[in-house]
Amino acid sequence: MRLAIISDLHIGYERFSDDALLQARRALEAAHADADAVLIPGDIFDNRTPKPEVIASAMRLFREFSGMEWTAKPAEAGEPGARAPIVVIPGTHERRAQDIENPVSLLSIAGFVVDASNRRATLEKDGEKVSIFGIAGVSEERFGEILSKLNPEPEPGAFNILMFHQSLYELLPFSDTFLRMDMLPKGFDLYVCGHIHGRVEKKLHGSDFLIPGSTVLTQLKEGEQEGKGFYIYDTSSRTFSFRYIDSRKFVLIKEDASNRSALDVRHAIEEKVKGIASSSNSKPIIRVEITGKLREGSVNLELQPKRIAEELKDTAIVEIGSKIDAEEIGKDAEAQELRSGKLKDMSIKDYGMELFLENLRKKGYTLSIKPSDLFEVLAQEGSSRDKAISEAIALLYSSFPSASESMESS
Ligand SMILES: [Mn+2]
Repeated sequence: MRLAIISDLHIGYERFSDDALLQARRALEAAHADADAVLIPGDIFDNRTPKPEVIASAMRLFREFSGMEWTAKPAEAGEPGARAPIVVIPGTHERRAQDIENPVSLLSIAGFVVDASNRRATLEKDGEKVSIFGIAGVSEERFGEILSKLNPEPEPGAFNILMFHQSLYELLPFSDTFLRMDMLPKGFDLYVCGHIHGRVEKKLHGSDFLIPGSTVLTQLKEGEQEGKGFYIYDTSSRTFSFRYIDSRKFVLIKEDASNRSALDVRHAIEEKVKGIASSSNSKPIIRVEITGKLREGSVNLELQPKRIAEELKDTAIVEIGSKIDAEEIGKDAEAQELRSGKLKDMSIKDYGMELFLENLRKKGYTLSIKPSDLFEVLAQEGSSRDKAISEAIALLYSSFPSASESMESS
């Protein structure tokens, strides 16, 4: 069976929402032309509670592809019966606090995809069986516990795939909460992961381990300059290849301003941006990182980020990454860490969770409410600060049975 592995579509990503939808479509079109089935290991949506128009755009897209003829079929009826062999799980961006519906489950309820969250989904083609054990994205500190609870095992007589959406320590060595790769269960013929927005090809327990990266640019980090696309994996030859899709070009320019005049730096940036744009099909996204200290007496006015971006707006989408004044940057070491890419491919959400856990540890947090659940409540999108805090307090109070009982009885 030929499987297209497409990940992190981020439909609804506000900054480049047209790109997200268009590039998701291109990936699905190429997959339909060349594969028997599709696997999507998370982050179909950019948000766990997308606006109705975002849900509608994804519904239309998946309705179209689920209505097409596919050469493989789901072996069991989904909810209420997916016809198309498009097997999915929710990722970090769709993750919600408790066992409540997420936007990926809506696509499954509509019958457009097969949701393999914490269960096995099976695909069939000409007597060949491909079994996919999916694990819905969870906060990193809980992944080990979920794995041992679910205890995924390969199914005899099938080609077995483990599909999940997590950070792994070997790929992102930032936190001890990230699972080590060798802790993943053995015996699967292929391991498929989402979450990381750049491509990863590795071997695990003697099998291939693949992360296709996102189909849309989201972070403007150095590693995102390679083209976007997806994998095609052939289960009979056990080989894979990467398929590029037509995607908006992203280039990072590093400009050393040391001892130069602001005007000189600005002209150099403009030249580079125009050069890149002239070889692009569509307007490229260009991030400029200026380092160093300008020549004494040179006026910064020429290097105002907004002004440069505005002047080049018909040529490229330009973002100036760092503050021009090097001394200014030094004042805020934490912000500088974030800017200088210490985070690499770690998501802001994961980083926020890290800081949160570290602070809880320092304060000696011992309550029974899982820190990750508390974090989800506090990090709710679209919720006001006061509302998030009052919900978090309500959650914390729920961990004291005697207190809440006495409150109810009064
Ligand atoms: Mn993602």
